[in-house]
Amino acid sequence: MLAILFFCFVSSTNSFCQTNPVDQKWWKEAVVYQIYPRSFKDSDGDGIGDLKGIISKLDYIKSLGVDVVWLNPIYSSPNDDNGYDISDYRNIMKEFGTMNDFDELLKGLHDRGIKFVMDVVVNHSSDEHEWFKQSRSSRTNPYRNYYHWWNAEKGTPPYRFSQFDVNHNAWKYDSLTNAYYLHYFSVKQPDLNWENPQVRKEVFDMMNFWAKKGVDGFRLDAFQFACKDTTWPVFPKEDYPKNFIKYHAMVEPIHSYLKEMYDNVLSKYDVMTVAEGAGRNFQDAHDLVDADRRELNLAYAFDPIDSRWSKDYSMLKMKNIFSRWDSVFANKGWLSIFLANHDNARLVSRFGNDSPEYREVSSKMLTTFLLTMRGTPFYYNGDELGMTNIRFNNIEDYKDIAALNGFKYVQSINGDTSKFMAFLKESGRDNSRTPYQWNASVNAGFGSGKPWLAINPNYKTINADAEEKDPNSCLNYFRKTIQLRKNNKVLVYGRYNLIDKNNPEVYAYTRELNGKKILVVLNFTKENASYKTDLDIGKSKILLSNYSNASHSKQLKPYEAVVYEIK
Ligand code: TEU
Repeated sequence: MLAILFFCFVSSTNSFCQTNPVDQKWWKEAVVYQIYPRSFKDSDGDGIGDLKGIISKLDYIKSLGVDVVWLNPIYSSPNDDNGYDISDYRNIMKEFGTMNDFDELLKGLHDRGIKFVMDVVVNHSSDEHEWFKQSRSSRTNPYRNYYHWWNAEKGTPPYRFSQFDVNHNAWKYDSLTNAYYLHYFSVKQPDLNWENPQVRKEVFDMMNFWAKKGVDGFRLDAFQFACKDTTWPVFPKEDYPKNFIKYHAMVEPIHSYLKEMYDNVLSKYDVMTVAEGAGRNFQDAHDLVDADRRELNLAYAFDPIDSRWSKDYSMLKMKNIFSRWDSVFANKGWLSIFLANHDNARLVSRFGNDSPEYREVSSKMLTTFLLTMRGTPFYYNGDELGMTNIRFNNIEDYKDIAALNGFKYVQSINGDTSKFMAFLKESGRDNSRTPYQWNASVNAGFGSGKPWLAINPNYKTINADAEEKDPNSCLNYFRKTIQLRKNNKVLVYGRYNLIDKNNPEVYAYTRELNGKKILVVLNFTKENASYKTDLDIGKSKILLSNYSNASHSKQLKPYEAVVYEIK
């Protein structure tokens, strides 16, 4: 072991360190396809996507070439936060179907060689969960300590910030027992008390229940917030809630709870586990996923995607963030690569250009990026079609609690609601939640009933059917790029090296493994752009490009992406 470490240390350019066979894992080689079940396919005409709908599209999912499907929560839920408020962890949401449908879906995926990742939401439950109903019923109820309560005779509890609360206040007064309960998210999402061993046991039993059914992985939702400092200190006003993550995330003993989860559940199955929100810094992320710690597998860090909203955003900053994350994970740990999901805007609207002229080409450029980086790509459904933000004009069109309560909050402080609406148009979560665009027929082929959320009017041109028929569509480009990744292990395990690092227009990098070298060049602008490299691209082989006439020149057309094998 020491010899290997020494070898890696003295030979930093040697790719041996990254090919160490013990480090190879199926979940590192996988492409994860995220399906938002509410919006994918409605089989029964109630306007809400469901499991039978997904089952009817299994061959399509298979045709994409993805290896893993992650579904947002499908458990019983009153849907205050679209399933992230769970009222029964061992049942299926009635709008989505039944446990039989779930079993059929899982089998259908497995029959096609696709694995399945379950969303596990255990920072909080729904207030309609039996545990909470019991908990709030009396101070002496055996379930009282399943949640965090503050008795009102002690005065007002120290302020805690809530992301979805209309007043941004995470303490909700409940007159029934004259006490406040804690909810970091909505008022209908009370936080579970992880200090209580009984809570941990319930969660581990529940995870074992799903693992025994055969699920292949778990995404731990917002788990970084699971532990609270229950001495309830007052946080400094100048810093809190502005930097709430610093105070809410990774409170000890979170790692010992994760180790307990590992021993009681994860170690028994060949499952992949995702740490959504990977803590406050690189060290936290490593502590969550480094294999020798026996906790989780993949860090799903927000830094790169969140960089888009900083006032001084630039592609240069974004690529520096990706590069920094890569370098600190170069020899240990493993990252998820993503630029979109159900909590964010559409990929092409946010990081590309969704105008008719550049939508396709910039969407393909971003697909090239996501599938050639080092880390497991998490690709969000609909992005393979180049679906775009819907940009609602009226707050009434939104269904997302974050948008609706955010609007009320701005109103309550006499803030600028038009500014908030503009912000929602760009970043509101409903932008990525509009129904999947299957074809040009009524409701975009999503289902026969009125969809729960409006369909993007561009479905007549942007839809799976049309793209299926076009060999140059975003959809077919996605399939091709997945195959490229599959056929080139260098794109999975190869070392990542940034090229022309201060170039503000072009993101260029190499991937290198066992003497094979791939160069990826991506123009992130709508102008022609060039880049510098000493690599001899003249002799290289073009493996992929989003233009039909890619060349060996260092001049790139708008949003051009080229992948070369350097000879
Ligand atoms: O998101 C939680 C989460 O981690 C973010 O809200 C995060 O705190 C924020 O981006 C900080 O930058 C998960 C789900 O993905 C989301 O859909 C749910 O609404 C939320 O948990 C509550 O369950």
